[in-house]
Amino acid sequence: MSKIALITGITGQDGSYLAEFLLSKGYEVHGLIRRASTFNTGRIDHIYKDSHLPETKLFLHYGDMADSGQLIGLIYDVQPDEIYHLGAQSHVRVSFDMPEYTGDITGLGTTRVLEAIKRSGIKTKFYQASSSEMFGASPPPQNENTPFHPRSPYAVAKVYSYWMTVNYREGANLFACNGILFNHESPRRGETFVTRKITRAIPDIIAGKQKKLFLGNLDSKRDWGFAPEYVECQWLMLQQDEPKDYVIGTGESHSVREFVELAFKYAGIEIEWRGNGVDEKGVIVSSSFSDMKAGEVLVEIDSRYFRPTEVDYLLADISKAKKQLGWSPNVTFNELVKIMVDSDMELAGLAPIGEGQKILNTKGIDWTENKMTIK
Ligand code: NDP
Ligand code: GDR
Repeated sequence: MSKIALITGITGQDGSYLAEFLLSKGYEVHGLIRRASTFNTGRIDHIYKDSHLPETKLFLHYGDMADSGQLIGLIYDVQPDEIYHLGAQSHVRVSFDMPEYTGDITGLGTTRVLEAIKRSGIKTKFYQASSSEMFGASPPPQNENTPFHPRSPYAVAKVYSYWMTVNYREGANLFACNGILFNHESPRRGETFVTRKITRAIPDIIAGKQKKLFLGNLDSKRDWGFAPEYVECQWLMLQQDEPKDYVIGTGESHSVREFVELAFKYAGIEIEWRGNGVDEKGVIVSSSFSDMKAGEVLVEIDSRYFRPTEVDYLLADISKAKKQLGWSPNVTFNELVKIMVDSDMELAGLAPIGEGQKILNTKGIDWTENKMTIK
């Protein structure tokens, strides 16, 4: 019989890749989706089939992280073997504008799922989507023993969820794990996270639809990995003999500034930085487009994107995951940038440079149509 998984946040970046990964492993997958007046299932439409068809293995259920009664009923009805709790208000900058909501959904939402498991009496394994943001101001490299020093309402809510997960593991004897994942990106990354904002802007600038890209802090450093590879770790954690917490990342860190330079360069535009602070600008040095001249300003700073408290430097020490899960990443920072730029060029109707797809082919990474493969 197929194993049954329940994913909260199935419509998000990770949820969509995880659903594909689990379907490719023969799981029956159930996902929690929010009722919205517009479609929010764009990332999973290609794997959704009419639930009346006998071959259907993906089922969607309305719900919300704010609604504990519905969660108890859903877990009781679905009787999942594994629950992947990814649903959250996941934007760090937005969490400063909506701290209470973020605490409710990203923090208390986790308690609601854990308590629903306990009350339903179902024997299931639980994965909590913890975050490198919990380390905040703690110096790099960060691993499972690094103290938390959260720097945003989002990170504080994630620390609360982390400890709730540990508490239900210790107090209620649940098989509950924290995956402490560092930033991971992909062509499906939400458009307001910095990597996707950059890779979406480039084709629009080339096509003349957008004049400039406005960004915040260029100097923060992140350990950026490739999302489809990371969902495998989420699954691996629940396949171990004992529930534990793991740090997942690449062990390489780069600044936002480097991401911008590399992404533009790959698209054929060399930029350099002039000025300081909020007056700093990214200026064209050379370009392969006749209408884009040297000296033209493409990147400017908008202080609206600054955070009241920033996380300066994240760098994962993944020794434990390497040793115990046998996992290490395949896609490098340079490759990630190329994959994302190519994908957004294609989405904008421009010809991609072409290295991105080659990288995926060479590395045997495919996440199309229920056949998620990572060699
Ligand atoms: P996304 O923002 O892409 O997806 C978040 C998901 O949560 C969406 O499906 C969203 O639904 C859902 N959601 C939001 N609010 C609610 C709510 N009130 N009730 C039910 N569902 C809700 O995040 P990612 O896929 O990038 O990340 C997945 C998880 O991993 C998140 O918890 C995130 O905080 C965490 N994380 C992410 C990292 C990353 O680099 N991507 C790193 C570390 C942790 P909708 O589509 O309707 O908005
Ligand atoms: P982060 O991702 O906060 O690390 O959280 P994000 O891409 O939003 O920011 C990364 C860094 O870029 C700087 N930055 C900007 N950020 C955004 N969004 N927009 C801008 O214009 C901009 N300019 C500069 C930020 O200040 C920051 O330093 C992500 C989320 O997926 C979390 O849910 C997850 O837990 C962590 O990664 C790990």
